[in-house]
Amino acid sequence: MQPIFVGDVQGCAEELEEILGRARARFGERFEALFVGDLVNRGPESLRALELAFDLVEKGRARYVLGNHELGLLLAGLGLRPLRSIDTAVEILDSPDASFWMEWLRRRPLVAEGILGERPYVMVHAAAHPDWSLPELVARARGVEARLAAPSLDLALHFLAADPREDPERDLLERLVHCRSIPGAGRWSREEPSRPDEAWHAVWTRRGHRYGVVYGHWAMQGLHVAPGLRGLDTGCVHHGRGRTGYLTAWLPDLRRADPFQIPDEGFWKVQARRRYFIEASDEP
Ligand SMILES: [Mn+2]
Repeated sequence: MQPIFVGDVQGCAEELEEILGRARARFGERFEALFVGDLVNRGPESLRALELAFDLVEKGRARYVLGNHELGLLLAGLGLRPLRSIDTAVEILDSPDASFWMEWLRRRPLVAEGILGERPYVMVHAAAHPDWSLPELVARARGVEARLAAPSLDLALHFLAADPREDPERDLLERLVHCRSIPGAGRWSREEPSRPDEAWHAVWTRRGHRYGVVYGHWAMQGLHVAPGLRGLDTGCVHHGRGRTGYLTAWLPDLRRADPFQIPDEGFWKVQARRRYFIEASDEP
């Protein structure tokens, strides 16, 4: 099975179809798609992107971790946060199957672990915690997932409504899908780092972990290829916002003992079909 990691789709279903078409042409059914989260929102076809992933996940041929835009959709669907006009994923909440999608989404994982060659790895939307081993990261994320996937929607709502400053698992949920920088010991931030050495992955790299991390979420950074790290958000949905946007897939070379080594040419880049970025100047 060839793993194919797919960066932030954000409703760019045509570009996702092209990636999946190339995968089928090259590997038939012998590939596994791995979505780093943010399948939905801001782009033109969130529901179609979600359905494409759903079909593969339900056949056991894909894995999908939640991103901040899935979290935002859950918060909006539960009435905990308003959507803005640029939040095109509202089409999912407006669909006849809205409650089905809410239930399916809140049962998705926040991290997915595996092994590539001889290297264990984790896939997470935004960032790994630099101070945690892979088993600790996975165990703590499973605790958060269990609360999100609680037996009743009321319990999940209670969890999502909690204050991250008072509930460490609620804070970890935010961190896994939003973190970009570590501005000091014991802190994390969703903002771009003010110095390069405060990027979450710079701190993570200094800790000397043996596992790899595949992530998304950071379109302004673009494709990030470094030892142990593959950042795949290349801003497909931001096409026209001062740069060319792509949907990127990473096909690790399984003939290598460490597919996370560099250099690495194993990427498919599909350019955005058109400008998707909507000016938000009318937003409050
Ligand atoms: Mn994101």
